[in-house]
Amino acid sequence: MQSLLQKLGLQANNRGSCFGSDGWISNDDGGLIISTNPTTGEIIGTVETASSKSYEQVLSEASKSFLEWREVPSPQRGQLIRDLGNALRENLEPLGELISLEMGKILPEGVGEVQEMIDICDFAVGLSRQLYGLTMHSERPGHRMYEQWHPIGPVGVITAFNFPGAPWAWNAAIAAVCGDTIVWKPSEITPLTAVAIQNITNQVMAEHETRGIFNLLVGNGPSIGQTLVDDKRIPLISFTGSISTGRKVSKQVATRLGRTILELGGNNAIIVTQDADIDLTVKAVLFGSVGTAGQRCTTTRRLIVHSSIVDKLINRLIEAYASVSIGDPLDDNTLMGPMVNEGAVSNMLNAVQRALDNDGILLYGGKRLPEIGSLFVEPTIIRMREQTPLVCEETFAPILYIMDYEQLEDAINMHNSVPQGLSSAIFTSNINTAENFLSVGGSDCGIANVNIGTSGAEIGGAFGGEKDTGGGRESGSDAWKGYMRRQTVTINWTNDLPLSQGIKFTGTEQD
Ligand code: UN1
Repeated sequence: MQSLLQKLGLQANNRGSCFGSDGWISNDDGGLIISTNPTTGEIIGTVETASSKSYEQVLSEASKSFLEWREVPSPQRGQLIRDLGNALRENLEPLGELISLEMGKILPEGVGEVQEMIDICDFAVGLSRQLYGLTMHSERPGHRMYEQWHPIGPVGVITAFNFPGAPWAWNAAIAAVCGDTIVWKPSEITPLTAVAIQNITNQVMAEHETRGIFNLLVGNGPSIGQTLVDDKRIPLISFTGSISTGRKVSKQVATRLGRTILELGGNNAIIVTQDADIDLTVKAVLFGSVGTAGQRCTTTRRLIVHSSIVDKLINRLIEAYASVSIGDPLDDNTLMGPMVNEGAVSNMLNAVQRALDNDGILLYGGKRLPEIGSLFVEPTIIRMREQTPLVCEETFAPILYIMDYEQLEDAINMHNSVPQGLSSAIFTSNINTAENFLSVGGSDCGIANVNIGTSGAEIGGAFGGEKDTGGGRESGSDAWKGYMRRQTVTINWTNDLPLSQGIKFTGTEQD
């Protein structure tokens, strides 16, 4: 473990606020966060939390750097992100391993997360030459109209424990080519990953003789997160986390008329029709519901299955679940690691109990696995007669609820009858059914897949969801527009002043 930490420039005790290679700030009145390995309960290292003084220092650097960075032509800004992508490539394995160690996802998923960071850097480099604005035909002769996009300012990025790197990268790589600087408040559960990433950005910023573009503030949500959310110097807060916290963040930022990009919870379902390929379905459900120990916001939490195949699918799933090896996420054979902490485990067990108290039938799992470690649980399948209020909640755990349906219309209704709207999928070999699911009356989610599970989205599309998921979009497509301000420009190149809408506004002396 020591050599891994060393490779990533980490020590036993790390500073947690920074704005560049020489900008690690020593803690004075801040506290200490202890990072523990959820697999063993051992301490990996500690990180000093930002104090109010270091907060001010970081914010002032980020604001000052913004004024310079916004003047750099965006293709040149892209060069910094190209080098960040390359630095991440060099650190693919160790950073992936650290994510695994600190968060508990299996190594291929930890490495996959770093790959997702690299992918978004590649995307952002191309984007740096494509921050296009439209031109419009003016209704007035001799006038030209167009829109242009300007950087918006320092952007606050608050991320969650389950993806300690990728959502930062979706925001940071895009915001940086857009000309913004970034102030990152990572989850207090995964501070070492954040410090390691900051070390990588520090190296890249130093090579480009710049600082204050990528900035870090490790601290608790109620102190540092809260201060950031209320800070008028931050025109945009991009928040990933729970619906309840997202609601508060949204309200507070709205009060100061700032902008938010919210990526909140999901309660993602797969509809399985009578003509679905069962082998394909089983593989997708297994990855979607057991992957990352059910702790992705895109995790498959509900299965809505045609009644004619529900028993067959259940048997196949029980077989697949029984073959899942659970244990140390860094072991080659492991498919499922630990839950993140005791709170997550007790939330899961409470939900299982509530489901069983409400007519649910336990088909698989439902218990702790103390012989492996205190945070290990069995992935769980529960058959529900109907979609109860509990099923409509997001429990951030590997619980899969199975319901059945007769008519596709009922399946889609059930699918959409939850407060969240992140990801969705249908398994079918019938094109009409697939198109029905994708039509305006079909899935109401931000992501809709056919014959692919709910999790594991690529970076090229816009990522996010509707309803209680918060409506934000990050990552690919035109999500970059969220990180810039749009300016509509009209130029008159004549000596006349015709008014729009044909208005005549002339004084009496000219009549
Ligand atoms: C998250 O769980 O917050 O689509 C992000 C996925 C990943 C990202 C998940 N690309 O599952």
